[in-house]
Amino acid sequence: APTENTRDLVIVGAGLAGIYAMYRALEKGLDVVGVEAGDSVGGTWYWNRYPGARCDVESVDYSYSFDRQLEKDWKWTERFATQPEIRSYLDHVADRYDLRRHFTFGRRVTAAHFDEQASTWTVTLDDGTRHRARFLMMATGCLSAPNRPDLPGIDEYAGTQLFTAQWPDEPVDLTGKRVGLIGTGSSGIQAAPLLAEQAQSLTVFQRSANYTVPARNRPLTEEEWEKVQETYPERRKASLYAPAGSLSTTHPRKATEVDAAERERAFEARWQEGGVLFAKTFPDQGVDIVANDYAREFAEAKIREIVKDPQVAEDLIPTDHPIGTKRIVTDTGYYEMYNRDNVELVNLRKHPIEQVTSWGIKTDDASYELDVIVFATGFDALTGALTSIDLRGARGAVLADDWAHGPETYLGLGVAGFPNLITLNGPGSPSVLANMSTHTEQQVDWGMDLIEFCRANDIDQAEPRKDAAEKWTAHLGEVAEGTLFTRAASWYMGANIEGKTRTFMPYIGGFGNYRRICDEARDNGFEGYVLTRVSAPVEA
Ligand code: NA7
Repeated sequence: APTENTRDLVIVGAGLAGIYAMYRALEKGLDVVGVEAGDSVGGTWYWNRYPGARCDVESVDYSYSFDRQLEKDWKWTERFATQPEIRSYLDHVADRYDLRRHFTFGRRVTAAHFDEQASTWTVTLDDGTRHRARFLMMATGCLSAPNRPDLPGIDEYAGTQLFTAQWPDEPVDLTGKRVGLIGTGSSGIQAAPLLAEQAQSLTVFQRSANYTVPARNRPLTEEEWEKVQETYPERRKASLYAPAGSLSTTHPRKATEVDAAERERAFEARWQEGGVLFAKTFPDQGVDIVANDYAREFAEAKIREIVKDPQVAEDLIPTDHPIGTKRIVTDTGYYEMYNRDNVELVNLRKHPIEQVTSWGIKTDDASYELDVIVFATGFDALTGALTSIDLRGARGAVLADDWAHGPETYLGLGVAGFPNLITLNGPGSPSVLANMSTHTEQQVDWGMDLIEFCRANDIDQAEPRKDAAEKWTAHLGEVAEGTLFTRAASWYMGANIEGKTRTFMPYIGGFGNYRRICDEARDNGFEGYVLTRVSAPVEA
């Protein structure tokens, strides 16, 4: 039986998920403690402070729905919120519900070991502090372990290195600086136009071109705000089972069923509307290569139209994936930026980086003198934050070893061999394909239901069955095979990290379907789990 100093729960992370998990845990009266590596709350929105960082889900949807009064009191100023505004919002939520004092900030969890006899987790922090608890909730984020490429000679570089995922808190003055940018995913594409405005010159080192559509961000008018307020409850309700966790519509017919003029009209309307939903203009774009090609050709024509130098335009056109099968980027003035005199594009596919020197970067055909190198090189997505912790479960299970050939979870929420562990927004869930705030609330609520169920039924250990986890993981692959997503060497596939096994890690069957599956498992007494009383097993 647990000793006196054993808590009910440890929450790791104080981002969107950790904040809400803490709120719910306290509401349920749990004895809980949280640990956060950053010096404050915010997670993704705490670390990614680079110029131009902005959410690609509309602000009124990318926010908590658990408290109607919070929705009324917090007024979003723009269609898509900036990183500073989301960070202020999360600060506000932490203060409003007095959550901060339950977290230890500035400390990283280095290890978490499960004690089978005592049915408890021992969680070790980087200062040696230990917490013991019955349950462990990992709210460690899906894009939180930054990828720092090991470029030859990087240690020789004498200029400034900046990472979008760990941007300094104080403003960085790039006036008069020759800046190099490596990476053209969301982070690089959002940052580039602002870097170009400030710097003396910007050289973009592009390995793979990505598709990006205009965000068309704008201030929210008073009228829009009032309308949102009137419809908020229905809007939230509809989001609960929506395919991507927030409202979206597609053309009623397939791209392959309408004529060229209708396709053009539909794509143009979405392009003008702005935002990620361009990737869902027609319902068949993600599954039928013919439909996808229509969208791709439309976007490519836009690139050729905007970018004046034809060679630069050609270099900006992706060659390696159907449109939308890597997360489509939304930008403000990215392609237009290439018409500036102080911006240069280097196509690394044609001319790879040979060496970083004390003064800059050498490709196989040219030298670039740089005062600053900005790395926007992505993350060890979905698994990195978990596998970097020494996580040990029952019967000698080590998470990093068990996941060496790809992550295996049950519903993305539990792992066989790891009793009383709840993973939030991780592999096996639709997190990165859905509105993260709706998704977060679903995940936390489900996890809390599991904890409550165990407490109510005197269950000491709740562990997914190995066969249930295998079946779920196989299902992820089967669903993905029915789409075009497996054709892209994306971070969804683990393809951006050298040596990482390629498997399609998220669930791509839609958030609404996912929620139904999770609801059903829960309503059937946490089907798929082995529920154990240390004294006697319980029927599952
Ligand atoms: P991404 O989308 O993973 O982008 C990382 C970029 O960095 C991508 O263009 C990579 O090229 C590039 N990269 C990575 N390593 C290297 C090396 N060694 N050399 C050159 N270029 C490199 O990360 P983001 O932070 O932009 O966005 C992550 C998600 O956050 C995004 O999808 C949204 O959901 C929010 P590659 O494509 O691998 O050739």
